[in-house]
Amino acid sequence: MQSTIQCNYAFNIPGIRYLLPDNSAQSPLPETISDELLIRAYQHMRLIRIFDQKAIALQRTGQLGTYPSCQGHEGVNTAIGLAMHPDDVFVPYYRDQATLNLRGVKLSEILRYWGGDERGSNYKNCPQDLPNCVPIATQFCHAAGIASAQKIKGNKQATVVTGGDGSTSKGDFLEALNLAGAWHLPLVLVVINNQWAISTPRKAQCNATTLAQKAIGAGIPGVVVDGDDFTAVYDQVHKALQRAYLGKGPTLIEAITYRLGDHTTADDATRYRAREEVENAWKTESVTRLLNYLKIRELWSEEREQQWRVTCKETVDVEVKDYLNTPPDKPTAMFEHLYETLPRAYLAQYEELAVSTREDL
Ligand SMILES: Cc1ncc(C[n+]2csc(CCOP(=O)(O)OP(=O)(O)O)c2C)c(N)n1
Repeated sequence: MQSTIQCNYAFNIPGIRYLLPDNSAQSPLPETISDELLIRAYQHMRLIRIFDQKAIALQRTGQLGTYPSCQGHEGVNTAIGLAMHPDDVFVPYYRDQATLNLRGVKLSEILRYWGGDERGSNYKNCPQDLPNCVPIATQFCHAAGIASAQKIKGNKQATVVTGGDGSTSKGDFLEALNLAGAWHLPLVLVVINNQWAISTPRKAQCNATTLAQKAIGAGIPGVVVDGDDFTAVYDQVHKALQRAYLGKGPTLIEAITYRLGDHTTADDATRYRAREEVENAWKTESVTRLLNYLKIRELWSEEREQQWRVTCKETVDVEVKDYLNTPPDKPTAMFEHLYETLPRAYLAQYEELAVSTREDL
């Protein structure tokens, strides 16, 4: 005879936002958000916006390789960078310029990376963080491995890993998420849902209402935040990190934002995106939203804004000069950072290249 099993599958994914698109705020802001933090965040977001525009210009003039713009991601990535402790480990993907810079990666190092120079991945100030990850979703497995080591060592550190909405469809993401839940790893997974995976829209990517609900299957908390609201992302990453430090395990955060630019400088997004959709996204994006809020609160003025933009431009110019004036690395450098001991096949290629370019072995 057939019997029934009573199961309660209901779940709730909270959606969090404080700074509203109309420039007002749902008060009060979370306790973790001070006025100083808001100003620092805004200054950094503006710096990265100006840096990003310069990087695109460098690519267009043949001075940089293919570059993935981070316009639209400034709020999420600044929040992650400011919420993390220096001893934590950051495992980025390729659109995380704002976080990398807050972790101590110089803007010139970021340019070196996209200019094809391996020294751009050899961070001087935060050697524990991982280099950019271009293969989609493999970084989640690396991050789960690092978080496992942190847990075994019991040293109260955590790992933060990022990826796009497209990455959540990959096995690597789901495997890492599952492992993080099963082993209670000190891991914060941030999915930066910018609505497009190159030309694939979010709706065609996954039939679930939210991407954060994938956390339910892994038995961990999942939350959606407005990724254009710095305060919401900061507060949730901060909370997730506190959970991780206390041994309470991982958290999945889905930050909903919009990729304002092309996928990379090799893409033309006008071929697959409606102009109106992009124009609407510009009306609510994170940098202007925070700027407007600061002005309403009289924490920032038009005069400070003009001065800050000049400072940003000067900072970026110095970093660009540093990048452009860097003498090229030797050709064999591409073999030097990946393996402690080169596998035999690579060793042969390395020797051949060294001989043909007359380098000393
Ligand atoms: C394993 C792998 N497959 C395919 C690609 C080609 N590829 C580069 S970016 C991209 C889309 C990624 O979209 P998403 O994860 O949403 O990140 P976004 O670029 O939108 O920030 C794809 C498929 C790749 N880099 N790696």
